Amino acid sequence: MSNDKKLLYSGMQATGTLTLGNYLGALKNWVTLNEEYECLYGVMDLHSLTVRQVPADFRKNARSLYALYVAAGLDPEKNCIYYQSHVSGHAELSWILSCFTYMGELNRMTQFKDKAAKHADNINAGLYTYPVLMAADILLYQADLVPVGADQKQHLEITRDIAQRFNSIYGDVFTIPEPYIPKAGAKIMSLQEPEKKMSKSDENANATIKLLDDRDTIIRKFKRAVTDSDTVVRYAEEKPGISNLMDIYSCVTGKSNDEIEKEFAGKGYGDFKLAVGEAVADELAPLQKRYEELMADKAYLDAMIKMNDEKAQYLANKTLRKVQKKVGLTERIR
Ligand code: ATP
Ligand code: LTN
Repeated sequence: MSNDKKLLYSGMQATGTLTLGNYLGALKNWVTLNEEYECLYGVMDLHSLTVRQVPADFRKNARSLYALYVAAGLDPEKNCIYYQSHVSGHAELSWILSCFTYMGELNRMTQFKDKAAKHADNINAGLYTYPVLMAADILLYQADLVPVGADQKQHLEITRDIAQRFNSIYGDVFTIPEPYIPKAGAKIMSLQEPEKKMSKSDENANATIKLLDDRDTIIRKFKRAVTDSDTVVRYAEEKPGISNLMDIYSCVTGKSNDEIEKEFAGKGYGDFKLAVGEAVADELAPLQKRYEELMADKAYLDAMIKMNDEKAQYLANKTLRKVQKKVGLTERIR
C-alpha cells in the first residue's frame, strides 16, 4: 500500500451473528490497532462453506458481518474491508500452498477435530484444508500482524511454517506474520457452560451474548449466567463462571481484577452480574445504532464493497503473480 506502516490482516467467518467472544477476542482489538497499521479485513465467506449454509441466510449474514465491522469503528474508506470470495487469488494461492503443506500437519489441527466431531455427517475436504486457505488469506497480502482470539493460534503457527518452507525453497517471497492474541478476552467462555468457549454456533441462546441483542436481553442473559455456590467475586481457576464474567467486565471497563474484586467486596453475585450486563449493554449500544443506519443505507455499503474488492484484488494479484513465477508456472502471453 501507499505508506510504510506495517500491514494488519484479519477476518471472520460469515456464519451467524457475532458474539461478545468474537468482539472482545478480535473485533475490538482490530479497532484499537487500526491507526497504527495499514489494515485489511475480510468477510471470510469461502471458509464459511466448510459448514453447510442456507444460501439466502448466508448472503444476509455476510452483509451483516461487513456492516458490523464498520459499525464497530473500522472506516471502509481508510481500511480495505472486502469479501474473500470476490478476490479469486485466495483460492488460487490456497491450491499452490496446499502442495507445500503436509497431511501430518493438518492432522494435528484441533479445530478440525472439534468441527469434525460436531458435523460428523459432513466431514468434507474443505474442513480439512481450512488452515491452508487461511494461510493463503494472510500471505497473499504480506501481512505483518494478525489479531485473532486464542483458538486461532494453531492456524497462525501453520501459516508461519508454510511461509517459511516456501521461502526456504524460493527466497524471500512471503512476509512471516506475527499473531496478536490479547491478554484479556482471548477466550470468552459460554455463559451456561463456562468450561466451553462462547461460540456463535451454540444452540443454547442463553450461552452467548450476540452483538445485536437488546439491552434487556443482555442483562437477562448475564443474570442467568452459571456461576458457583460461593458468594465472593474473586478470580480463580475453580470459579470459571465468575472468572469469565470478570474477564468480560475487565475488557469492557478497563479495570483490573484487583479493582473489580474491591469494587464488589461485600456485595453478592447479583449486583456483579447486573453491573456486567449494564457495562456490556452500554458498550454495544453505539455499535448497534450505527449498524442499523448502515444496513438502511444500501448505496453506501455497496459502494464501499465495490471499491474495496478492487483494492484487495489489486494487492492480491501482486503476490499471486510473484508466487506463480517463482514456482515456474508459465506466464500468460499478453
Ligand atoms: P463458530 O462457532 O461458528 O465456529 P466462532 O464464534 O468461533 O465461530 P469465528 O468466525 O471462527 O467465530 O472467529 C472469529 C474471531 O473471533 C476469531 O479471531 C476467533 O479467534 C475469535 N473468537 C471466536 N470465539 C471467541 C471467544 N469465545 N473468545 C474470544 N475470541 C473468540
Ligand atoms: N479461521 C478464522 C477466520 C479467518 C481468518 C483468516 C482470521 C479466515 N482467514 C485470516 C485471520 C486471518 C476464524 O476466526 N475462525
